Amino acid sequence: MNAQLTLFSTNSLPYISWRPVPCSLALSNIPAGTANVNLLLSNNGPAGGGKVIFSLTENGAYSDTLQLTAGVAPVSFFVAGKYGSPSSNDKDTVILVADAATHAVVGQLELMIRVRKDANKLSDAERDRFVQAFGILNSSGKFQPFRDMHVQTSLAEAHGNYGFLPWHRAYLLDLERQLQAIIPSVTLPYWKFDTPAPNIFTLAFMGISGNLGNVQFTDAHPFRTWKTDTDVGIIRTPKFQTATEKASEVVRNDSQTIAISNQFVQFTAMEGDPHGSAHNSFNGSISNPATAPKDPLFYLLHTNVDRLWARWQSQYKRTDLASTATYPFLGAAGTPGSIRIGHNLKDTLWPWNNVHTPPRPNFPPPGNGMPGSPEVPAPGISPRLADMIDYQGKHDARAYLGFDYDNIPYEQ
Ligand SMILES: [Cu+2]
Repeated sequence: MNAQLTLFSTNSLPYISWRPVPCSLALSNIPAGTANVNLLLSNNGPAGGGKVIFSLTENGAYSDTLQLTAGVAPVSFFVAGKYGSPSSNDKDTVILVADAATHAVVGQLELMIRVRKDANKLSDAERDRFVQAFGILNSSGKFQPFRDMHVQTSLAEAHGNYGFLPWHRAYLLDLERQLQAIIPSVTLPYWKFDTPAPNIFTLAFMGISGNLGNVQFTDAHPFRTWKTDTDVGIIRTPKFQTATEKASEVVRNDSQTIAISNQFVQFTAMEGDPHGSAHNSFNGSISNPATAPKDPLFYLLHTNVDRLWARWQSQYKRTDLASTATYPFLGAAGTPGSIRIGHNLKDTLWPWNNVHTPPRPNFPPPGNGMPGSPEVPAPGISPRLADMIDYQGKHDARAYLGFDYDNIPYEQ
């Protein structure tokens, strides 16, 4: 007797996060005369690996094991990463299927609970995979569009306005998917800038600044030859002791940021502090919005900004697309009560929409739209701002963007 487990519609190694996803199980080679078989599903991965939880229904109670009765017809149930037990490596999470009566193993599925993690707490292997994928992306020329879309002439699409957080969520998702196309187990790590980060500002990771601001790396580090325009190298001088101090200009810590307000309009004050303050805790390209993406540290900083928004959304349940507490401009540009195009819920986001007629930036949009994901259908090649809100798919499973944070659970 054999059990075949299928997550999503693909046969490739599955990646999941905290959000439950459907799984189906089909039995084959059932002994003659047997109608139904009682099965027990459990975790059987290596010590320290990721873990899953199961439920027969999406919104039911989840537990570490699942009893299931299966026959020749496939049965469906739900699987989610167990909060607090993410993976560190491919295939370090194993679902075991056993015959409940005989305990004979009839099938298994290897997967990864892939979530965005605190960069300061990554294993050496996680850190090295991230910098390697990022280095390959840059040297292949595919990072250049990220540099080109975040320049002076496009700032109004993404800054100083309500769409700041959603636009940057799309920007990060695009980058993360391109990194995952190189090394699928990679996620974007975040720099929690309200605490010291002795393991981020190292020669092996984001580098140590020399006397002239030139960031130094280990000999084999992919960022040694980092280049996003004609300048080779990264210029960055921290105004604080990176190993022992938080980012010097950051005033609001994590909980103070969440406590700004339970309304999105007021919460956008976080674009100034802590977001702008984190940028301004350095001299160098990262302190100027038009040049900040020249420094790969930008993406760790912005992943933390996105995490703060996600934590805020979780705290106040702000994923309902019909509520102005979630996002204040619910319509499309040009309709009553709307603001500049690109900052309303129903507007498409530049440059993924491939539009370059004013008031959109008056130059050809870089890139080729939003890359797809082998795991989830959202958000499509030309996302709307609305597609960036419900990233866990709480209101609509099809909205799930395929990422999660290590310290933000999925809660209905
Ligand atoms: Cu920006």
